[in-house]
Order: sequence, then C-alpha cells, then structure tokens
Amino acid sequence: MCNIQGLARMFCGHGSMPDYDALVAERDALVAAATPPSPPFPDQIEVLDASVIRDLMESTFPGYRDKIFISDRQYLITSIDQIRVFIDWDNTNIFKYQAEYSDCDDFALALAGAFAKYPGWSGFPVTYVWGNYGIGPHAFVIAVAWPSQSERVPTLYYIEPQTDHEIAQETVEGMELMLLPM
Ligand SMILES: [Ca+2]
Ligand SMILES: [Ca+2]
Repeated sequence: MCNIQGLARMFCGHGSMPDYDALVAERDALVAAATPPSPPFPDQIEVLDASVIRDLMESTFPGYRDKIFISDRQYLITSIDQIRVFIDWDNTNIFKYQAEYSDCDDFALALAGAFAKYPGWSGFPVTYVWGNYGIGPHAFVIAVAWPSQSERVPTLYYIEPQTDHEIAQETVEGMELMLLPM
C-alpha cells in the first residue's frame, strides 16, 4: 500500500514531521476545486460482473475475441438515460475539433476520462474503442447499460463524443474493429 503518508516518510527523513492531516485536507481541496459537482448519481444501480460484459462483447462481435480486454472484475450498471444525463452534462462535445491535436481519439479519451474521473461514475462500464469505417481509424465511446429501468438487460451503446450522438449498432458492426477494451 503506497499512500501519501508513507511516501512523505520515505522522502522526508528526519526533522519535524509534517502535518499529514493538513496535507490531506489541502489535497482534497485541490481535487474538489478541479472537479465541479457532477450530476446526481443514479440511485437505481446494480453490480455487473465482468463476465457479463465479456460474453456480451464476444457475442456481439464474433471474430474479435483477441481485441477484447476487460479491465475490472466488476462494474456498476444503470439505465442508458442515466448515462446520458452525465454525457449531456459533460462538456467534451463543445470543444473545437483540430486535426491530429484535438480529433477523434482526444474527444473519446476526454468523454471516457470524465466518467473515469468522477467518484461513482467511474464504476460504470464506459470507455473508448477503435474501429475503421473504411475511411480510416476512428475512436468513439462504448458503454454497457440497460435500455431502461424496467428492462434490465445489459446492452452495448456507442456514443460519438464530438456530438454526443448515438452511433447505431449496425454502423459499428460494419466496421473493422481494432481495439475493444472496457
Ligand atoms: Ca456533453
Ligand atoms: Ca489526436
């Protein structure tokens, strides 16, 4: 276990001990200042085992088993309308496109990264993938969610992070997929 207190002990050596509680409070204040409040966290959630995601991706994309990588053993799941609340709130889509320096990979990283950054929201299976429409590689966002609170069937959704629009399943199935992490 590596924590701030342990690190400080390692590097500070002798002399007066720093006020760790003050350091932690200062760090927490910096994190809070850099992290504006996110939308209310959905209260209708369940735990989702990683095997469900793997099975879903393998059955949706047969032939791409070697492109699939699942990071965690378990995730949270809620309905897509709740995932959309966060996507609508997040401002990734309003930034200006610039070839290479602020293009598809950067937008996809930013939106998936926003989920990863916010406490609670980081537990949902949302990340970015690479595919090729035939006109070159394209990065976009993938999520697993329920169609609704009453229809709790884990389902794949695809989001274009430059517009927040949904990408159709058929469009993704028509791609050559290059990388499928979750
Ligand atoms: Ca948005
Ligand atoms: Ca780029």
